[in-house]
Amino acid sequence: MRKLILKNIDELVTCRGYAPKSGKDMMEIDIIKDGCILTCDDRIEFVGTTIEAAFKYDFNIGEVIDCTGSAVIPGFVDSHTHFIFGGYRADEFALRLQGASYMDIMKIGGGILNTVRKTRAAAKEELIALGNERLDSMLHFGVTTVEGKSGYGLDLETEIKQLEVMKYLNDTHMVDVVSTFLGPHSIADEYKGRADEFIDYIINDVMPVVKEKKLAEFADIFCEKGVFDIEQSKTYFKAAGDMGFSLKIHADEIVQLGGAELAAEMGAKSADHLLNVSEKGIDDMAEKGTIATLLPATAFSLKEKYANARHMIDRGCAVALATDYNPGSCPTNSIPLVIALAALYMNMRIEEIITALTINGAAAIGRENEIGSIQAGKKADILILKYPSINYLPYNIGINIVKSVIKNGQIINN
Ligand code: IZC
Ligand code: ZN
Repeated sequence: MRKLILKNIDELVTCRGYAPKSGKDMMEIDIIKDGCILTCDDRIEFVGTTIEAAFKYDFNIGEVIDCTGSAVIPGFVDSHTHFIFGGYRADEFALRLQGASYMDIMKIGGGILNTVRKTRAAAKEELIALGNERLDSMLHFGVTTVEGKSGYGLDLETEIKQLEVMKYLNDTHMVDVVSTFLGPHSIADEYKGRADEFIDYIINDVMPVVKEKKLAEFADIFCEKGVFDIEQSKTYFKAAGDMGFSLKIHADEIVQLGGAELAAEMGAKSADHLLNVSEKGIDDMAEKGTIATLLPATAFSLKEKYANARHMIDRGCAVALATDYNPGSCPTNSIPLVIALAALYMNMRIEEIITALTINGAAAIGRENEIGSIQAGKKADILILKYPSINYLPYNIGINIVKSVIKNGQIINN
Protein backbone atom coordinates (compact mmCIF):
# COMPACT_ATOMS: atom_id res chain seq x y z
CA MET A 1 0.00 0.00 0.00
CA ARG A 2 1.25 3.44 -0.96
CA LYS A 3 0.61 6.10 1.68
CA LEU A 4 1.02 9.83 1.36
CA ILE A 5 0.75 12.37 4.18
CA LEU A 6 0.17 16.05 3.46
CA LYS A 7 0.75 17.90 6.73
CA ASN A 8 0.83 21.51 8.02
CA ILE A 9 -1.53 22.72 5.29
CA ASP A 10 -2.18 26.43 5.93
CA GLU A 11 -5.68 26.28 4.43
CA LEU A 12 -7.18 22.90 3.64
CA VAL A 13 -10.28 23.45 1.49
CA THR A 14 -12.30 20.24 1.52
CA CYS A 15 -15.49 21.29 -0.36
CA ARG A 16 -17.07 18.47 1.63
CA GLY A 17 -20.24 17.00 0.18
CA TYR A 18 -21.75 14.41 -2.11
CA ALA A 19 -24.13 16.68 -3.99
CA PRO A 20 -24.01 19.89 -6.01
CA LYS A 21 -24.18 23.06 -3.91
CA SER A 22 -26.67 25.71 -4.89
CA GLY A 23 -27.35 29.32 -3.96
CA LYS A 24 -25.81 30.41 -0.64
CA ASP A 25 -24.40 26.91 -0.05
CA MET A 26 -21.85 27.56 -2.80
CA MET A 27 -19.96 29.58 -0.14
CA GLU A 28 -19.61 26.47 2.06
CA ILE A 29 -16.18 25.15 1.15
CA ASP A 30 -15.21 23.92 4.65
CA ILE A 31 -11.72 25.25 5.40
CA ILE A 32 -9.52 23.45 7.95
CA LYS A 33 -6.55 25.43 9.32
CA ASP A 34 -3.29 23.51 9.84
CA GLY A 35 -4.84 20.67 7.91
CA CYS A 36 -3.61 17.19 7.15
CA ILE A 37 -4.59 14.59 4.54
CA LEU A 38 -3.62 10.95 4.46
CA THR A 39 -4.04 8.99 1.24
CA CYS A 40 -3.81 5.26 0.68
CA ASP A 41 -3.17 4.16 -2.92
CA ASP A 42 -5.62 6.12 -5.05
CA ARG A 43 -8.01 7.01 -2.19
CA ILE A 44 -8.24 9.56 0.62
CA GLU A 45 -8.13 7.86 4.03
CA PHE A 46 -8.11 10.73 6.53
CA VAL A 47 -8.87 14.46 6.53
CA GLY A 48 -8.47 16.67 9.61
CA THR A 49 -5.92 18.80 11.43
CA THR A 50 -2.24 17.91 11.62
CA ILE A 51 -2.57 17.50 15.40
CA GLU A 52 -5.45 15.02 15.05
CA ALA A 53 -3.51 13.09 12.43
CA ALA A 54 -0.41 12.93 14.62
CA PHE A 55 -2.47 11.32 17.41
CA LYS A 56 -3.93 8.77 15.07
CA TYR A 57 -1.07 7.84 12.76
CA ASP A 58 2.65 7.22 12.77
CA PHE A 59 3.88 9.50 9.97
CA ASN A 60 6.63 7.01 9.12
CA ILE A 61 4.06 4.85 7.32
CA GLY A 62 4.39 6.84 4.12
CA GLU A 63 5.84 9.72 2.18
CA VAL A 64 5.35 13.03 4.00
CA ILE A 65 4.88 16.34 2.21
CA ASP A 66 5.20 19.43 4.38
CA CYS A 67 2.61 21.86 3.03
CA THR A 68 3.63 24.83 5.16
CA GLY A 69 2.90 27.95 3.13
CA SER A 70 0.36 26.21 0.91
CA ALA A 71 -3.39 26.07 0.54
CA VAL A 72 -4.71 22.70 -0.65
CA ILE A 73 -7.90 22.24 -2.68
CA PRO A 74 -9.64 19.41 -4.58
CA GLY A 75 -8.52 18.71 -8.15
CA PHE A 76 -10.39 20.79 -10.72
CA VAL A 77 -13.13 19.17 -12.79
CA ASP A 78 -13.42 20.71 -16.26
CA SER A 79 -16.97 19.62 -17.03
CA HIS A 80 -17.40 21.03 -20.56
CA THR A 81 -14.79 20.69 -23.31
CA HIS A 82 -14.48 19.66 -26.95
CA PHE A 83 -10.83 18.64 -26.64
CA ILE A 84 -10.63 15.97 -29.35
CA PHE A 85 -10.46 17.65 -32.75
CA GLY A 86 -8.31 17.73 -35.87
CA GLY A 87 -6.79 20.95 -37.20
CA TYR A 88 -7.14 24.47 -35.86
CA ARG A 89 -9.14 27.56 -36.84
CA ALA A 90 -6.58 30.31 -36.39
CA ASP A 91 -7.58 31.86 -39.74
CA GLU A 92 -11.17 32.15 -38.56
CA PHE A 93 -9.96 33.72 -35.35
CA ALA A 94 -8.11 36.29 -37.45
CA LEU A 95 -11.38 37.00 -39.32
CA ARG A 96 -13.14 37.46 -36.02
CA LEU A 97 -10.48 39.95 -34.99
CA GLN A 98 -11.46 41.91 -38.12
CA GLY A 99 -15.11 41.97 -37.04
CA ALA A 100 -16.71 38.77 -38.39
CA SER A 101 -18.93 37.00 -35.85
CA TYR A 102 -18.86 33.33 -34.90
CA MET A 103 -22.22 32.89 -36.63
CA ASP A 104 -21.07 34.79 -39.79
CA ILE A 105 -18.24 32.29 -40.13
CA MET A 106 -20.58 29.35 -39.53
CA LYS A 107 -22.94 30.57 -42.26
CA ILE A 108 -20.20 30.49 -44.90
CA GLY A 109 -19.33 26.87 -44.13
CA GLY A 110 -16.59 27.57 -41.60
CA GLY A 111 -16.85 27.04 -37.88
CA ILE A 112 -17.76 23.58 -36.65
CA LEU A 113 -17.96 22.15 -40.20
CA ASN A 114 -14.37 23.28 -40.81
CA THR A 115 -13.25 21.19 -37.81
CA VAL A 116 -15.51 18.33 -38.93
CA ARG A 117 -13.64 18.08 -42.25
CA LYS A 118 -10.27 18.00 -40.46
CA THR A 119 -11.43 15.55 -37.78
CA ARG A 120 -12.88 13.17 -40.38
CA ALA A 121 -9.52 13.27 -42.19
CA ALA A 122 -7.41 12.72 -39.05
CA ALA A 123 -6.09 9.26 -38.20
CA LYS A 124 -7.01 7.89 -34.79
CA GLU A 125 -3.34 7.86 -33.76
CA GLU A 126 -3.08 11.54 -34.61
CA LEU A 127 -6.09 12.39 -32.45
CA ILE A 128 -4.67 10.28 -29.62
CA ALA A 129 -1.34 12.14 -29.79
CA LEU A 130 -3.12 15.51 -29.76
CA GLY A 131 -5.39 14.35 -26.95
CA ASN A 132 -2.40 13.28 -24.85
CA GLU A 133 -0.75 16.66 -25.29
CA ARG A 134 -3.93 18.49 -24.35
CA LEU A 135 -4.54 16.33 -21.28
CA ASP A 136 -0.94 16.96 -20.15
CA SER A 137 -1.61 20.67 -20.37
CA MET A 138 -4.88 20.38 -18.43
CA LEU A 139 -3.19 18.34 -15.70
CA HIS A 140 -0.62 21.11 -15.35
CA PHE A 141 -3.50 23.51 -14.58
CA GLY A 142 -4.78 21.09 -11.94
CA VAL A 143 -7.55 19.45 -13.94
CA THR A 144 -7.84 15.86 -12.70
CA THR A 145 -11.09 14.97 -14.50
CA VAL A 146 -12.31 16.35 -17.81
CA GLU A 147 -15.48 15.93 -19.81
CA GLY A 148 -14.98 15.62 -23.57
CA LYS A 149 -17.57 15.80 -26.32
CA SER A 150 -17.81 14.22 -29.74
CA GLY A 151 -19.50 16.29 -32.44
CA TYR A 152 -16.72 16.80 -34.96
CA GLY A 153 -17.75 13.75 -36.95
CA LEU A 154 -21.48 14.18 -37.58
CA ASP A 155 -21.31 10.73 -39.14
CA LEU A 156 -21.21 7.27 -37.59
CA GLU A 157 -17.59 6.50 -38.35
CA THR A 158 -16.07 9.72 -37.06
CA GLU A 159 -18.31 10.13 -34.02
CA ILE A 160 -17.26 6.63 -32.95
CA LYS A 161 -13.62 7.41 -33.74
CA GLN A 162 -13.70 10.50 -31.52
CA LEU A 163 -15.37 8.63 -28.67
CA GLU A 164 -12.96 5.69 -28.98
CA VAL A 165 -10.05 8.12 -28.77
CA MET A 166 -11.49 9.51 -25.53
CA LYS A 167 -12.01 6.01 -24.14
CA TYR A 168 -8.42 5.12 -24.98
CA LEU A 169 -7.17 8.31 -23.32
CA ASN A 170 -9.27 7.63 -20.24
CA ASP A 171 -7.70 4.17 -20.00
CA THR A 172 -4.12 5.33 -20.56
CA HIS A 173 -3.72 8.92 -19.38
CA MET A 174 -3.73 9.95 -15.72
CA VAL A 175 -6.52 12.47 -16.23
CA ASP A 176 -9.96 10.86 -16.10
CA VAL A 177 -12.06 11.48 -19.19
CA VAL A 178 -15.88 11.41 -19.10
CA SER A 179 -17.40 11.20 -22.58
CA THR A 180 -20.42 12.96 -24.03
CA PHE A 181 -22.06 12.19 -27.36
CA LEU A 182 -22.72 15.45 -29.23
CA GLY A 183 -23.96 14.10 -32.56
CA PRO A 184 -26.26 17.11 -33.07
CA HIS A 185 -23.46 19.69 -32.89
CA SER A 186 -24.12 21.07 -36.37
CA ILE A 187 -26.02 19.87 -39.44
CA ALA A 188 -23.65 17.71 -41.50
CA ASP A 189 -22.96 18.95 -45.04
CA GLU A 190 -24.68 15.83 -46.43
CA TYR A 191 -27.90 16.93 -44.68
CA LYS A 192 -27.75 20.63 -45.50
CA GLY A 193 -31.23 22.15 -45.17
CA ARG A 194 -32.59 18.89 -43.72
CA ALA A 195 -32.10 19.30 -40.00
CA ASP A 196 -35.01 17.02 -39.03
CA GLU A 197 -33.65 14.20 -41.16
CA PHE A 198 -30.21 14.69 -39.69
CA ILE A 199 -31.63 14.39 -36.15
CA ASP A 200 -33.40 11.17 -37.22
CA TYR A 201 -30.13 9.84 -38.61
CA ILE A 202 -28.29 10.66 -35.37
CA ILE A 203 -31.03 9.07 -33.25
CA ASN A 204 -31.52 5.94 -35.37
CA ASP A 205 -28.11 5.21 -36.84
CA VAL A 206 -25.48 6.69 -34.55
CA MET A 207 -26.77 6.91 -30.98
CA PRO A 208 -27.60 3.18 -30.64
CA VAL A 209 -24.04 2.27 -31.67
CA VAL A 210 -22.61 4.70 -29.12
CA LYS A 211 -24.81 3.09 -26.49
CA GLU A 212 -24.03 -0.47 -27.48
CA LYS A 213 -20.29 0.19 -27.43
CA LYS A 214 -20.69 2.04 -24.08
CA LEU A 215 -18.77 5.01 -25.46
CA ALA A 216 -20.62 7.87 -23.75
CA GLU A 217 -22.61 8.55 -20.57
CA PHE A 218 -24.07 11.87 -21.68
CA ALA A 219 -25.91 13.12 -24.74
CA ASP A 220 -25.68 16.80 -25.64
CA ILE A 221 -27.13 19.06 -28.37
CA PHE A 222 -26.26 22.53 -29.70
CA CYS A 223 -29.66 24.22 -29.29
CA GLU A 224 -29.23 27.57 -31.01
CA LYS A 225 -30.83 29.76 -33.66
CA GLY A 226 -29.62 28.48 -37.04
CA VAL A 227 -28.50 25.15 -35.57
CA PHE A 228 -31.10 22.99 -33.73
CA ASP A 229 -34.36 24.39 -32.36
CA ILE A 230 -36.31 23.50 -29.23
CA GLU A 231 -38.51 20.92 -30.96
CA GLN A 232 -35.51 19.11 -32.42
CA SER A 233 -33.76 19.27 -29.06
CA LYS A 234 -36.81 17.78 -27.36
CA THR A 235 -37.00 14.94 -29.89
CA TYR A 236 -33.32 14.23 -29.37
CA PHE A 237 -33.60 14.39 -25.56
CA LYS A 238 -36.54 11.96 -25.55
CA ALA A 239 -34.63 9.42 -27.61
CA ALA A 240 -31.42 9.87 -25.62
CA GLY A 241 -33.23 9.61 -22.30
CA ASP A 242 -35.00 6.44 -23.45
CA MET A 243 -31.66 4.95 -24.42
CA GLY A 244 -30.30 5.65 -20.94
CA PHE A 245 -28.08 8.68 -21.54
CA SER A 246 -27.92 11.55 -19.06
CA LEU A 247 -28.67 14.84 -20.78
CA LYS A 248 -26.77 18.08 -21.38
CA ILE A 249 -27.53 21.03 -23.62
CA HIS A 250 -25.75 24.03 -25.15
CA ALA A 251 -28.49 26.50 -24.21
CA ASP A 252 -29.37 30.16 -24.70
CA GLU A 253 -25.85 31.15 -25.71
CA ILE A 254 -26.36 33.54 -28.59
CA VAL A 255 -30.16 33.74 -28.78
CA GLN A 256 -32.75 33.08 -26.05
CA LEU A 257 -34.58 29.98 -27.28
CA GLY A 258 -35.68 28.42 -24.00
CA GLY A 259 -32.98 25.77 -23.75
CA ALA A 260 -32.71 26.18 -19.98
CA GLU A 261 -36.46 25.62 -19.54
CA LEU A 262 -36.25 22.52 -21.72
CA ALA A 263 -33.28 21.20 -19.73
CA ALA A 264 -35.18 21.60 -16.46
CA GLU A 265 -38.34 20.07 -17.90
CA MET A 266 -36.53 17.03 -19.28
CA GLY A 267 -34.40 16.47 -16.16
CA ALA A 268 -31.09 17.29 -17.85
CA LYS A 269 -28.02 17.18 -15.64
CA SER A 270 -26.84 20.58 -16.87
CA ALA A 271 -27.60 23.47 -19.19
CA ASP A 272 -24.45 25.14 -20.45
CA HIS A 273 -23.49 28.69 -21.60
CA LEU A 274 -26.73 30.57 -20.64
CA LEU A 275 -25.55 34.05 -21.65
CA ASN A 276 -29.11 34.90 -22.68
CA VAL A 277 -31.16 32.70 -20.39
CA SER A 278 -34.62 33.93 -19.35
CA GLU A 279 -35.73 34.59 -15.78
CA LYS A 280 -38.03 31.60 -16.02
CA GLY A 281 -35.15 29.46 -17.25
CA ILE A 282 -33.11 30.43 -14.19
CA ASP A 283 -35.97 29.68 -11.80
CA ASP A 284 -36.73 26.37 -13.53
CA MET A 285 -33.11 25.28 -13.24
CA ALA A 286 -33.00 26.25 -9.56
CA GLU A 287 -36.21 24.35 -8.87
CA LYS A 288 -35.30 21.19 -10.78
CA GLY A 289 -31.63 21.11 -9.76
CA THR A 290 -30.33 21.48 -13.32
CA ILE A 291 -26.74 22.62 -12.99
CA ALA A 292 -25.97 25.94 -14.73
CA THR A 293 -22.58 25.41 -16.33
CA LEU A 294 -21.00 28.74 -17.21
CA LEU A 295 -18.13 29.15 -19.66
CA PRO A 296 -16.62 32.63 -19.25
CA ALA A 297 -13.55 32.01 -21.43
CA THR A 298 -15.93 31.55 -24.39
CA ALA A 299 -17.74 34.83 -23.70
CA PHE A 300 -14.31 36.48 -23.43
CA SER A 301 -13.08 34.94 -26.67
CA LEU A 302 -16.28 35.87 -28.54
CA LYS A 303 -16.37 39.34 -26.96
CA GLU A 304 -19.88 38.60 -25.68
CA LYS A 305 -21.35 39.63 -22.34
CA TYR A 306 -20.83 37.20 -19.47
CA ALA A 307 -23.53 34.91 -18.12
CA ASN A 308 -25.19 36.43 -15.06
CA ALA A 309 -23.68 34.08 -12.49
CA ARG A 310 -24.43 36.38 -9.57
CA HIS A 311 -28.13 36.45 -10.33
CA MET A 312 -28.29 32.69 -10.95
CA ILE A 313 -26.63 31.95 -7.60
CA ASP A 314 -28.81 34.50 -5.80
CA ARG A 315 -31.87 32.79 -7.32
CA GLY A 316 -30.71 29.44 -5.94
CA CYS A 317 -29.02 27.77 -8.91
CA ALA A 318 -26.05 25.39 -8.63
CA VAL A 319 -23.40 26.93 -10.88
CA ALA A 320 -20.45 25.03 -12.36
CA LEU A 321 -17.59 26.65 -14.28
CA ALA A 322 -15.71 25.02 -17.16
CA THR A 323 -13.35 26.05 -19.95
CA ASP A 324 -15.30 24.92 -23.08
CA TYR A 325 -11.90 24.31 -24.69
CA ASN A 326 -12.52 23.95 -28.46
CA PRO A 327 -10.85 25.09 -31.69
CA GLY A 328 -13.46 27.73 -32.56
CA SER A 329 -15.26 29.75 -29.92
CA CYS A 330 -12.77 29.08 -27.11
CA PRO A 331 -9.25 28.05 -28.09
CA THR A 332 -7.99 28.00 -24.49
CA ASN A 333 -8.02 25.44 -21.70
CA SER A 334 -6.80 27.95 -19.13
CA ILE A 335 -8.32 27.44 -15.69
CA PRO A 336 -6.52 30.57 -14.35
CA LEU A 337 -8.28 32.61 -17.05
CA VAL A 338 -11.67 31.14 -16.09
CA ILE A 339 -11.01 31.98 -12.43
CA ALA A 340 -9.99 35.56 -13.24
CA LEU A 341 -13.03 36.19 -15.45
CA ALA A 342 -15.46 34.65 -12.96
CA ALA A 343 -14.04 36.75 -10.13
CA LEU A 344 -13.68 40.07 -11.96
CA TYR A 345 -16.53 40.05 -14.47
CA MET A 346 -19.11 37.65 -13.08
CA ASN A 347 -18.91 38.84 -9.48
CA MET A 348 -18.45 35.35 -8.14
CA ARG A 349 -16.78 35.00 -4.76
CA ILE A 350 -13.65 32.87 -4.68
CA GLU A 351 -15.45 30.29 -2.51
CA GLU A 352 -18.19 30.04 -5.15
CA ILE A 353 -15.61 29.73 -7.91
CA ILE A 354 -13.90 26.86 -6.10
CA THR A 355 -17.25 25.11 -5.57
CA ALA A 356 -18.08 25.65 -9.26
CA LEU A 357 -14.79 24.09 -10.39
CA THR A 358 -14.83 21.13 -7.99
CA ILE A 359 -17.94 19.54 -6.44
CA ASN A 360 -20.39 21.24 -8.81
CA GLY A 361 -18.26 20.36 -11.84
CA ALA A 362 -18.14 16.78 -10.56
CA ALA A 363 -21.93 16.75 -10.15
CA ALA A 364 -22.37 18.10 -13.69
CA ILE A 365 -20.75 14.89 -14.94
CA GLY A 366 -22.36 12.57 -12.40
CA ARG A 367 -19.20 12.04 -10.32
CA GLU A 368 -20.14 13.80 -7.07
CA ASN A 369 -19.74 10.59 -5.06
CA GLU A 370 -16.22 9.94 -6.33
CA ILE A 371 -14.47 13.28 -6.79
CA GLY A 372 -14.91 17.04 -6.32
CA SER A 373 -14.09 17.16 -2.61
CA ILE A 374 -11.39 16.06 -0.19
CA GLN A 375 -12.90 13.52 2.17
CA ALA A 376 -12.26 9.96 3.24
CA GLY A 377 -13.26 7.43 0.61
CA LYS A 378 -13.08 9.75 -2.37
CA LYS A 379 -10.37 9.63 -5.02
CA ALA A 380 -7.07 11.23 -4.00
CA ASP A 381 -7.23 14.05 -6.57
CA ILE A 382 -5.74 17.03 -4.77
CA LEU A 383 -3.95 20.30 -5.61
CA ILE A 384 -1.19 21.91 -3.57
CA LEU A 385 -1.00 25.64 -4.30
CA LYS A 386 2.08 27.84 -4.27
CA TYR A 387 0.50 30.23 -1.75
CA PRO A 388 -1.11 29.90 1.70
CA SER A 389 -4.64 31.07 0.91
CA ILE A 390 -7.35 30.73 -1.72
CA ASN A 391 -7.30 34.51 -2.11
CA TYR A 392 -4.22 34.02 -4.28
CA LEU A 393 -6.29 32.22 -6.92
CA PRO A 394 -8.09 35.28 -8.39
CA TYR A 395 -5.23 37.58 -7.39
CA ASN A 396 -2.70 35.82 -9.63
CA ILE A 397 -4.54 36.90 -12.76
CA GLY A 398 -4.06 34.36 -15.53
CA ILE A 399 -1.18 32.72 -13.64
CA ASN A 400 -1.10 29.04 -12.78
CA ILE A 401 -0.42 28.77 -9.03
CA VAL A 402 -0.74 24.97 -8.83
CA LYS A 403 2.54 23.75 -7.33
CA SER A 404 1.80 20.02 -7.31
CA VAL A 405 -1.04 17.86 -8.51
CA ILE A 406 -1.87 14.65 -6.66
CA LYS A 407 -3.75 12.40 -9.08
CA ASN A 408 -4.95 8.99 -7.88
CA GLY A 409 -2.58 9.45 -4.92
CA GLN A 410 0.47 10.05 -7.14
CA ILE A 411 2.42 13.30 -6.99
CA ILE A 412 3.09 15.31 -10.13
CA ASN A 413 5.16 18.43 -9.55
CA ASN A 414 4.71 21.41 -11.86
O1 IZC B 1 -16.06 24.12 -32.64
O2 IZC B 1 -17.05 26.03 -32.52
N1 IZC B 1 -20.19 26.44 -29.75
N2 IZC B 1 -19.76 24.39 -30.28
C1 IZC B 1 -20.83 25.20 -29.89
C2 IZC B 1 -18.65 25.03 -30.37
C3 IZC B 1 -18.92 26.35 -30.04
C4 IZC B 1 -17.36 24.45 -30.74
C5 IZC B 1 -16.82 24.91 -32.04
ZN1 ZN C 1 -19.47 23.51 -25.96
